[in-house]
Amino acid sequence: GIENATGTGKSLYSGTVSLTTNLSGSTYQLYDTTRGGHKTYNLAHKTSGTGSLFTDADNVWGTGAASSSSTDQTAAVDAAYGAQETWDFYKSTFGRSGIKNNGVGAYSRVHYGNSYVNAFWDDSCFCMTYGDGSSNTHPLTSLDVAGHEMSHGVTSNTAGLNYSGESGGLNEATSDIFGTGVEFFANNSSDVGDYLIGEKIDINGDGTPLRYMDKPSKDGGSADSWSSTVGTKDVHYSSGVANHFFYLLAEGSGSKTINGVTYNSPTSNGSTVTGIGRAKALQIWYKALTTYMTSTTNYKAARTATLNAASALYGSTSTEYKTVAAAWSAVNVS
Ligand code: ASN
Ligand code: ZN
Ligand code: CA
Repeated sequence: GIENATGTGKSLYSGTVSLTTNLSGSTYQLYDTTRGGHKTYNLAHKTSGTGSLFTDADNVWGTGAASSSSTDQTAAVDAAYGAQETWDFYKSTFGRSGIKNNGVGAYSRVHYGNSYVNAFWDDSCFCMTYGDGSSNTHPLTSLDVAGHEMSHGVTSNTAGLNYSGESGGLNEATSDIFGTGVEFFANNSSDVGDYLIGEKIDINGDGTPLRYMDKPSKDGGSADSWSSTVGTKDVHYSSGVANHFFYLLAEGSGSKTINGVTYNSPTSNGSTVTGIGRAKALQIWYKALTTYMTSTTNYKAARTATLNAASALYGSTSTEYKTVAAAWSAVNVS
């Protein structure tokens, strides 16, 4: 049957969280009927199929510790929490009801394969899948990663940015921008909002994040600014131009400390950019993505799309419009 319940999740990355679950008979299910029917499944180290729905007798899920056990609930807690917060972020920030804006939820699968160090969105299953990371004890289920993966579904169902060349970089950046938006939105004291991607999952084995939005080149591969060859890079590196644009638009250039993390964002043209705040920057990116970008949008066209969005939202003589122009110029997109 369907009976909403409030479970307690002991997550790996986000502390103890509240999860909306379903009570079916005397068994709780990791099934959220209040958010489009999102379900969390256990692949138990397989790499195909849907897996089995997580169930529990007392509605207290996970242990808060990493485990390679195929029955482990902790990775499922993080994935379910990520899907829940991402759903709420899109609803409350943009009035968007799920990935397709039709009220229908996706589903998530955890414990994919063995020591699989990645997570991914798949349009064909309309689902997100998470590997367990190295030694099966570093699942790629942190909040920003979950928000990143689910946002690939949103991009697929809106602009449809092709996943190669400059449009691919814009596709990747969109996932980093909204994944970061989710992290700030959740306001979780164990996983505070930042402009770093994957800072919790220790993918490099030395505690460093996967990506940096204030200065993308800190990862050793990403582009801080546009050049004519940026589209030949892997999409996770060409995304740097738009991630850097977004950071500058929201927070401005130079040094700034947010939630205890100090950023130092350069500009390619020596200019100073004063940020308009994350909330307005998110609205501009979302409107550009959902109204003005197409599958073939490149960096030059993204500049036009975000200027159109800023004009529609705040007016063509607004500070917001002028800052969009200045932030693109600061990453060498004119
Ligand atoms: N985790 C990666 C991503 O979402 C998977 C991929 O390369 N598409 O970008
Ligand atoms: Zn991605
Ligand atoms: Ca982050």
